[in-house]
Amino acid sequence: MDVLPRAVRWSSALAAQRRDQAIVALESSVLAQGLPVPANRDAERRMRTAVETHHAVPAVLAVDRGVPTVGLDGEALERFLRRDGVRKVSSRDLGWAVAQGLDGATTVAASLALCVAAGIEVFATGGIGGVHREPAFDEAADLLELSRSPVIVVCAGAKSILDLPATLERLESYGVAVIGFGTDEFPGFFTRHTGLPVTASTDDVAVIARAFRAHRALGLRGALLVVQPPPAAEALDGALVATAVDRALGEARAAGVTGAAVTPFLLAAVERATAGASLAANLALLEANAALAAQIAVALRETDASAAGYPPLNAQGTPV
Ligand code: PSU
Ligand code: MN
Repeated sequence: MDVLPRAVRWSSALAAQRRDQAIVALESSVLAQGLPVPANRDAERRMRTAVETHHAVPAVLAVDRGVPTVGLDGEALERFLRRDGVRKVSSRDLGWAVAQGLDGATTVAASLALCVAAGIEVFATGGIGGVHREPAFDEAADLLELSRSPVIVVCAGAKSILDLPATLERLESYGVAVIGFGTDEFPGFFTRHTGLPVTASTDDVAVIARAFRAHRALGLRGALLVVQPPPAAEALDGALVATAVDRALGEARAAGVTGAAVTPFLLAAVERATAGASLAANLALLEANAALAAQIAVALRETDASAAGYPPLNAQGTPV
């Protein structure tokens, strides 16, 4: 009998599908804290549909009344969408949330920890956390968790509220591979361009699958971060975002916001400053990232089936 990892509970729908289908994990903090009600409901539906359209199975990760869960659904998902007493849970908070029986919406960091516990290899989100511009030393736990979670993470870069060059430097120090999908620039979450180069890029999901298998075969523990720009129709202009972020940072300073509240506060402030345009961009990129993650998850299964592990690569990275 196939024994499921006991640390996490798979929803019954997913437990039945997990062996035959490609699974894409989705975070819940973006639903319960990052996006406003009712747009969060829209985001969940759009991500789910995007994954299914591309022949994979979506699995929202969360701590459901103390139970680390893969595939949050039904009434539990409703509580998270209504954000009824749901707290933001990072990796360090997981044990506590379980012990106290709390509802916890998992950040990228906590979601990666759950992916590792559950054996899920593909995860989609909007933008990762990173090095903040202020105060010094505010750095999302996402970066540390990326350094030790062998998971393909699909995102639109890191949020524009962050110090992006510093975030990229940290990703390099931590051994996190960054691959541009259809771009050779690190995207700016709300914006398509940042002028910051990535060292690898492709527009072929099979190449990503093979690179990940090679990475794993070497025993490397870091994540593979796949970054794609937000869809052109909804992406924002760089100057508009720069002004909005400056305003948001000023408001955060004036309000004395600190700790885990900073990111949700800044995202809401940017939304006000852009008259809602940042929200439309956020939803569109979440959907696009979920779609790409599904294609990668399917390619990963095909890579495994065709090569029983990973294919040997020649010096050009082409299978031989
Ligand atoms: N990106 C978004 N919305 C979000 C987040 C990221 O577009 O809500 C969340 C993610 O869960 C990410 C977290 O892991 O913010 C980072 O928070 P902090 O900076 O407090 O570590
Ligand atoms: Mn922080």
